[in-house]
Amino acid sequence: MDDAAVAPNKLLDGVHFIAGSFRDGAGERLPVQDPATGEVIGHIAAATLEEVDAAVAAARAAFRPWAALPPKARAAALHRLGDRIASDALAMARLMTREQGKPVNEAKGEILKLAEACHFYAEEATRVHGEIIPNDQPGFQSLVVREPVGVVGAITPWNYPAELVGWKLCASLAAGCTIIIKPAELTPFTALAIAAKAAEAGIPSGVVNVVTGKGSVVGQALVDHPDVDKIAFTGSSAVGLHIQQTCPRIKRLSLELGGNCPMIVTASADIAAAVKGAVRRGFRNCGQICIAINRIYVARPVYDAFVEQLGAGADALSVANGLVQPDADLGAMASGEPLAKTEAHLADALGKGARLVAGGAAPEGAEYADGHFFRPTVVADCTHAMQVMTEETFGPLVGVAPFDDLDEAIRLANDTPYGLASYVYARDLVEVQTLSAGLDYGNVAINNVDAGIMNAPYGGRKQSGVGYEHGREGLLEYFNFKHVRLHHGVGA
Ligand code: TXE
Repeated sequence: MDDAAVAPNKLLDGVHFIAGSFRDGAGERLPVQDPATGEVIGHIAAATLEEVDAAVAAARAAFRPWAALPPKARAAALHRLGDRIASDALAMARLMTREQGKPVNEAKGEILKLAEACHFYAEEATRVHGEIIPNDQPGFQSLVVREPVGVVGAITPWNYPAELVGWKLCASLAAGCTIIIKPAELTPFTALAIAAKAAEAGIPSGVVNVVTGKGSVVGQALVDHPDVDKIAFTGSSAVGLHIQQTCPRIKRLSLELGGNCPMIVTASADIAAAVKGAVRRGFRNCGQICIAINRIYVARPVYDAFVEQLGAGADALSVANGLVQPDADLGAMASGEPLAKTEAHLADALGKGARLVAGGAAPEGAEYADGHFFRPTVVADCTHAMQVMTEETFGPLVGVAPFDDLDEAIRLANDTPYGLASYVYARDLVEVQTLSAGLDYGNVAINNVDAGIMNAPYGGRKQSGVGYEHGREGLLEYFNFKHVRLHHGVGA
C-alpha cells in the first residue's frame, strides 16, 4: 500500500471486505477524522443488515474447506500474512497514525507485533494435539478431539487497531475458524488494510471479512446473528456486559474489557527503575491502554523522592502530531471522548485535594489547536474518594498515593471492580511473594511493566472480562472439545 492510502484515504474509503474482495458499502457514510488535525481523512460505510448477512454467509461457506486444510497449509497462509504485513509496516503505521493518533514509530511497533502474532499462531496451528485418556475399564479408550468453533464475530476497540484485531484473526485462522471483523468507528482503516494483506497472502475468500459501522448497529448485528458461533470482543466493560446480556442464543464469548491498573512501589524498590516503568506504562499511547497504570501506591519512606522523579519523567516526554514527529512520546488522543474523561478525572482529583505535580493541560502552540492533545499529567496525595484512583481514566493521567504497610497496599490496589493487570517494584523477596499472591489480577508484572507477551495467556477477571488471548490458552478459545469414548468391541 502506498502513502496515497494515507490521506485522503481513497483505497479504503466507504468499503467493506466481504468474500475476498472490497465492495462499496450501500449504507450511509460516516467521516473518519485525523485526531491531530481534525481533518476528515476518509469515510466508513455503515454496513446494512444485508451486508452483515453477506459477510456471515461468506464466512460460513468458507469454514468447512478452511477447517479441512492441513494445519501446515493454514500455518503457511498465516506466515505469508505476517510477511506481507511486515513488508508494508511503515505505510500501515502511517495509516494508523492518521486515524488513531499514536506516533508513527509507535504505530510501526504495533504493526510489527501484529506480524509476530501471525507467525506465533502459524506455529501454534501445527501443534494442536488432542489427548488420549486411559480408561479404567479394559478395552475402552477416551480420545479428546479439538474441533474449531466455526464462524467468529470479532468486535474491536480503537486503541490498538492492529494488535487487537490480529490476536482474534490469527487465533481464529490457526484453529480453522473463519471471521467477520467489526472494527471501531474511529479506526476502521487499519482493519481494512489487514484484510487487503490477507487477500495478498492468498487466504481464501470468505475466511477473513471486515464490515464497518456503528457498534450498536453492526456490532450488535453480529452478536444477534444466528449463524455466528462465537463473539470475540475487546472494549469497555459496559459494552462487554451488554453483549453478554443481549446474546440471543448460547455462543462462545471471550471478552477483554476495561482496567484500572495499580502499581505498588515498596521501600526496597529500585526507584529509578520504578519511575521509568511508571512513565512508560502510564503514558504510552496517551494512557489509552486497558493495562495502563492508572494509580500508584508508594511506600511512605520513598514517596517524596518517587513523586518528584515521576513528575520530572512526565515533564520530559514530548507531545506532537505523530505523523509530523514520528518519534514523539505522545501523539494526539484518539478523540475528544477520552480527553474529556481525563480532564474530568483531573478536575475531580484537584477538587478533592490532590496536588498537581506535572502536566495538567494541553500543550501550548498553534500546532496543537485543532487536535486532542494533553500533556502527561501526575497528581499526588490522592485518596480513593477520587475517580482517578477507582475508575478507568483511559488517558495520560496518573494518581499517586502513599502507603504504610503491605496489607494496606494490597487493599488499596484491589479496591476496584477491575482485575486486568497490576505492577510491583520491589527487591525484597517476601514483599514480592506477598504482593504477587495478594493482588487480584489476571496479570502481575514484577519489576517490569510488560505484562503481556505472545506466548503467555493474557486476560482479566472481575469486570475486566472472561477468556484469554495470547498463548495456547488464547488458541483454545477457538476450539470445541469432543470426547470420543472408544470400545474395541471385544468382550462385554
Ligand atoms: O470501547 P467500546 P472503545 C477497553 C478500554 C476502554 C475501551 C476503549 O478499557 O474501556 O475498551 O475502547 C463496539 N454491540 N479496552 O471506546 O465503546 C464498538 O463499535 C456490539 C480493553 O472502542 O466498548 C467498538 O468496535 N458492539 C482491552 C467496540 O465495540 C458494540 C484493551 C469497542 O467499543 C456496541 C483495549 C454494542 N452495543 C481497550 N457498542 C483489553 N482488556 O485488552 C459499541 N460496540
